[in-house]
Amino acid sequence: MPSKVVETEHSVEEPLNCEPDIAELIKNFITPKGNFYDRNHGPIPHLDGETHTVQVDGAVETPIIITVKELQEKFKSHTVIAALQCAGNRRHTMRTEIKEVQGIDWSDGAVFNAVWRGPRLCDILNHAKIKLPPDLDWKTNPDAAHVQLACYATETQEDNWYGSSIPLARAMRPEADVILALEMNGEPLTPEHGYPIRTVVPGVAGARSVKWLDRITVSTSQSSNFYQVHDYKVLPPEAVDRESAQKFWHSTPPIEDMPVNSIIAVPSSGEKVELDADSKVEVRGYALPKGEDGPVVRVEVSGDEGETWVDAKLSWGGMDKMEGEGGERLKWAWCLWEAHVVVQPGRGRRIWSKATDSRGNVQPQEGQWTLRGVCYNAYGEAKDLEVF
Ligand SMILES: Nc1nc2c(c(=O)[nH]1)N[C@H]1C(S)=C(S)[C@@H](COP(=O)(O)O)O[C@H]1N2
Ligand SMILES: [Mo]
Repeated sequence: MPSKVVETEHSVEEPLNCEPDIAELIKNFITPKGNFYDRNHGPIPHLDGETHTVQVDGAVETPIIITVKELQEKFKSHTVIAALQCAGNRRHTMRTEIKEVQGIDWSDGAVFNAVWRGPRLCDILNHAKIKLPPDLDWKTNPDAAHVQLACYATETQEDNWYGSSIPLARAMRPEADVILALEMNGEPLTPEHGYPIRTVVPGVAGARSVKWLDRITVSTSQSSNFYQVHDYKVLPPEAVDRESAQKFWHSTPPIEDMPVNSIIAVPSSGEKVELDADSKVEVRGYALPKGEDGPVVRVEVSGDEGETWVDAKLSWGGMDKMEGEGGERLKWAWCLWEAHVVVQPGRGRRIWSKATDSRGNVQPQEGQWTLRGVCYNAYGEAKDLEVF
């Protein structure tokens, strides 16, 4: 099934995990090479795209083993503009603003926005034909059936493979845009980002966008992989350490939709900022909608700790003005924003940002603490500014 691993760069103990400089990251609506974050739970397999196959099995009438080439030739390709975000993005703020958490100390850069292209997962599953009991209400009950997505090519830190799952209901809805991406930004995927094939589940925590995909299994159970069962969940606040978390892992649902969010990239906390000619500070950042509720429709910015707010100018890199693009096509994307706000000169100044998406989800002032530091979405903040 998986092609041979010819080379690995990083060990199981020390996988590649890094994020770009945040001021660089927000320079482009479509994130260019060099500005992607890397999140790996194990080494990066270097697979042969000519021979690599994906097995489709489980509750299907016709299990198949298909090469990437066949996938490309047999199924229509779809282009999806979507942000990919690790559920642990902004963890550093959660642990420093609220309380210590467990996990990689991500700043605000564990996210990027890309143009993904490949066949829809639902087309492949329709080809294999779902075979589930007729009384199983999987179309309306997301807990009834799942699509397990797996990569057996390398071991991971906590398991001997990587896997996740999403509800079959989501996978089968064409408008959910779940694709098997073969291309990112018009080029084949790079080995780091899943070459030759990865899932892209727009609006959903990055953990479900399985890289180096080699198996798709339709099942009434979720993936049994560690990263589906014992990670990437918003545990209740009573779970305060590994031990007390134990009893909650099974009763807590896996993270699916990411929350509405925004961060301030410029200025950055601790900076000295000079007021412009209008006595204002230029503020820039990105904003993300909740799950399927995009696009972001509003970002408000305050230079006086919430007393007054100004609307930021939102940008989709001009793509919102292109024919055939607009709302629907950009609903999975981030938006970049810019505002000019009044801030009183002095030390210890703060600027806040607050995003709202098209279904009215508003970013909250306070974030919710959770042991693994996931899904943090308190107001974006630049603090300890010295304004002069
Ligand atoms: N096979 C495999 N897929 C994976 C992972 C992994 O470790 N192995 N990490 C997941 C997580 S947690 C995230 S956030 C994204 C990161 O994708 P990127 O490295 O392309 O940014 O990939 C997901 N897919
Ligand atoms: Mo992640």
